[in-house]
Formats: sequence, structure tokens, C-alpha cells
Amino acid sequence: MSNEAFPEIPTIQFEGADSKNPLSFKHYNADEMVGDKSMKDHLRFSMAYWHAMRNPLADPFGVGTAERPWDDGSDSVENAQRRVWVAFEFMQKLGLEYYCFHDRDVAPEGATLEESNRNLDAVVDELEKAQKETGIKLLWGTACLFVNKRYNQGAATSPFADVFAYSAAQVKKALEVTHRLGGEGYTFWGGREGYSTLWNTDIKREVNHLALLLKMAVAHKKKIGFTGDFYIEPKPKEPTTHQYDSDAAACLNFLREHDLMGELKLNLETNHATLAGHSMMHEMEVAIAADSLGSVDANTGDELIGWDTDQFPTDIYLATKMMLSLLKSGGFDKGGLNFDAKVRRESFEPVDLFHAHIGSMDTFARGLKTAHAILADGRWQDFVKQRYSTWDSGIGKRIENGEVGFEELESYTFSNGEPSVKSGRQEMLENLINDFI
Ligand code: XLS
Ligand code: NI
Ligand code: NI
Repeated sequence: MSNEAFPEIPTIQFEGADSKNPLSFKHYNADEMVGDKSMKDHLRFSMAYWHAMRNPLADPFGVGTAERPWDDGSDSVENAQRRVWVAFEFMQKLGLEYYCFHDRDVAPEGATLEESNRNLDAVVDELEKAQKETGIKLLWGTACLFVNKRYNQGAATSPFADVFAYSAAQVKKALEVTHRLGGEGYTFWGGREGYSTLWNTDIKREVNHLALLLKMAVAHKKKIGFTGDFYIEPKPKEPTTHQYDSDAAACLNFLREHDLMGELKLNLETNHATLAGHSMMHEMEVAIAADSLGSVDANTGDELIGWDTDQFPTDIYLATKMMLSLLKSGGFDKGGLNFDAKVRRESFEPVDLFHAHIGSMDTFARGLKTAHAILADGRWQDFVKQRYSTWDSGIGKRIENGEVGFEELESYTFSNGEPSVKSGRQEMLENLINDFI
């Protein structure tokens, strides 16, 4: 079945920075070593099935524009099964080794849960075959708990107990197929877990229900022997006015409050950080500080448009910052860089899907190489280390060790006098980073 969807597009090759061929990699050279790992093992790129294969490219003002000649436009299982082979041809041609999906992206929802499960199984059969044939793996799976009308007031946080039950049943199945496909992770994005108005909302109850669903999922994970990581994906708003998983710090607080730390890590998305009023590096550093960075949804927003525009990331400075945080933390374990991004409504031809992924893969390859060079140089980390060096001995060490309290610090200060404070050197550091870009 392969070679049918993109007959004119060859396997994308690395041709180097001087190439003028738009269908080539200029910087991403999968097997090139950066430090002790190849580029592909550092970056672990993944295709987001819902965007690459299912997004019709509609916006609030206009219908979908996407031309997808392999798709017959129907909601049939056969169409969904055919699409699997298109997805794998696409990933193979780009050298993408992972993909992510929601249950309802890959298979049509039926009239009953039983029918939906049967549809899903029929498509998962194909996914399993295609994975075996190509070696492409599942980075993470998830359940779509936000498109169907039943979820209009939330899934786990719906005021209606039967909707919670339905969500649990849907997550159970999605987790089982993720396990069957050897998925390395499972993501919980709280699609509509939030509120549109406080006039009708009991926050305490809703948030408790969300924790209950996650606890059931953790129990089921253990029961079926799924060893992948669980992720929670922060997003502050959209579609609801306020989403409970609003940012990395809110998610960590939620996990701690409900005894779920260690059971779930974070899947951070760049555009969601922007919507939360944070930089992506901030979100990554917050997650890393709590030992909870799991995976990344790599995309970008539009600074001038206030919604989740899910654009392909092409900002080299941003990619460099992300790679600095990632490398410093030791890199991905089971996570990866999932392109949770869609081509613009104006970019409606199949080849645009290639341009988009090529550009982002090259962007992160550059970010990776630059971040590696900064770390290898060492001046940046040395500066930060030096900045905190008063904590490594003397009074600083005694404070960190919990050996002293107010009394001792008062008498210490009486004899020590005015502390010596040094410049933060922000501009010097900004220049230092720029020297590598
Ligand atoms: C939407 C989210 C979604 C999750 C998976 O904004 O980013 O795509 O990644 O449910
Ligand atoms: Ni996402
Ligand atoms: Ni998003």
C-alpha cells in the first residue's frame, strides 16, 4: 500500500546547509552524533496524528481547506485503515520514528461504546502491522474526551456522573490499545476539564473527580502491566475559560495534593506556555526542578493572536533554549518532541505537511547543536554555579543543611555586617548565548 499517497515526494535526505532543495534536511542528520547520542535519539521526533492526518484546516470563520486525495471523506473504518498506511508512508519519508494519537483520530466513533471499541480495534490491527513493517513506534496514546457533545461540560469534571463513567470507560480502552501497541507513554490533556462560568461550578468537587479518574488510570496501568510513563499536559484556557491544569506549577500542585507525584510527569506544550503567560523555558525549568519533565508538544503560537494556533516551531532561539533545558536535565527518557502543530489554512496541499515537518526538525537540530556547544563550552553553567557558590560552604552550607535558625543567623549577621552582592550579568550572559547561535 505504501508509495501511493505521496508518489512525487522522495524520502527526505540530509543535504547540508548549502542545499537549495526545499525537500531536504539542512541541519537534521539523524545519525550524526551530538555528544554521546545521535540526533534522532536526543530529539525523538513524533508526528501528531490528529494534526498531520486529520486536521481539515478550518478556522472559526471558514471551512477546512486541506486537500488530502487519499481520504474519501467518509467516516468509515476502511477509510481510517487506509489512512494508517498514508501516515506511515509520511513518517517513513521524513524519518519520523514516533507518532502520537487520540483514540478518535485513528478510528471513527460509533453509535455505542461497544461499536467505538470495535472500530478502534480494527484500526489498531493496522497500526500494529504498520509499526512492525516500518519500525515506527508509538510515543504516546490518549483518549479524546473533548470533541463529542457528551463532554460539553467536561469529562472527568462533568457535573454528570454518567459522563465521568463514560470517560473512565473510554480511557480504559485507550490505555489498553496504547499498551497493545507498545506505547512509551500515555497523555492526559484535560480537554474540557475546567469551567466556562463560576455561577454553575463546584471547583472542589470537579478537581477531586479529576484526581479520582487519574487514580483509577494508575490502578489500571498497574493491573495490565503498562510500563510507559503517564503525562499530564498543562493548558491554561481554551476551550474553557479556565482549565484546571493551567500551567506546570498548577499541575504539580494538583499532583502533590492528590498524592499522584511520581505517577504522572508533565507533557509541556510551547503554545500552552505562551497562553499561560510563561516562556517555554520557564515551564521546562519548573518541571525539571520537580523531576517531572516527561515529554514535549513542540509547536508555537502567534504572539499577535490570542488562541492556540499550534504552528510549526521555526524559532531557532526558542529551540536552543528548550534544548538547553532538556540537555541539562539529562534528556528524554520515554518522552520526545511531538509536533502538535498544524499547517496554516493557506497551506492546504499535501507537500506543505512535508515542508512544515522538515523546517521544525531542522530548527530543533540547530537548537540541539547550539545547546550542546554552549554546555561543552561550560562558561554559562560555570557562571550560574559560581553565582550560588556561597551556599557550598560556610554559613550557606549550614543553612541548606538545616543546622541553623533565626538565633544563629542573627548573631552571624551582627558580626558579618553588610552582605556582599555581585552583579547578575544578564546582558553579558545574553551576549554569551548569542555568540553560539
Ligand atoms: C490541545 C492539546 C492536545 C493534546 C492531546 O490543545 O495540545 O492536542 O496534546 O490531547
Ligand atoms: Ni498538545
Ligand atoms: Ni495545544
